[in-house]
Amino acid sequence: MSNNKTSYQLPDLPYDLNALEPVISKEALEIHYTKHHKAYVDKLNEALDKYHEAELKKNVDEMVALQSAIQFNGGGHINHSFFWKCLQPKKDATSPSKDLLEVIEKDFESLDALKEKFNAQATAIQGSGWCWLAYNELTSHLEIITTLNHGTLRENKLLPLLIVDVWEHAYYLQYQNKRADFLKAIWDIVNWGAIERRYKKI
Ligand code: MN3
Repeated sequence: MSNNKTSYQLPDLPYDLNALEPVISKEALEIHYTKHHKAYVDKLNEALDKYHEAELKKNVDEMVALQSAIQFNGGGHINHSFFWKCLQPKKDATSPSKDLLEVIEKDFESLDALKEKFNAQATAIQGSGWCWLAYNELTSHLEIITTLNHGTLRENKLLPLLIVDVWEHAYYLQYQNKRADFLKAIWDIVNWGAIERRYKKI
């Protein structure tokens, strides 16, 4: 079995641990990335190893019982990996290009209105979850949606453009209970270039 061990890895961050300061401190990013994200990767690997063993033994009860751990930790790994790529140092901040801005204005009236709506929905998440800006292939519109815990967009015909982590571990060290303050600050480090590249591939 040892050769069949699953080994998803913690992906490299596209910047240094202190690069997102002051919005996300070095300490906060270090804990978030090397402890929280790492734990999801480890637990995903563990659950998948057990799943493979159960599959070999044709133990469907065990396979079904492992689904929840795979979904939770796998979603945590997928969402965090995407989240890191949605951010960049404040010094590199850019605004959406004219083309992207036109799309945003069509669906939200203005960039400020998009941010306001996004933050309102993210603030309102009860408990832990994620807030997304996504493209809906069925309606051809941009949408803001939220998922609870580590829910992903996979099943919804939605193509993710931006994600923000709204778990308390994402902000508590610096912002304590003020989730809204964290969400206000996060826009300073949103990587609009990356969002634009994703949108152009649609
Ligand atoms: Mn997190």
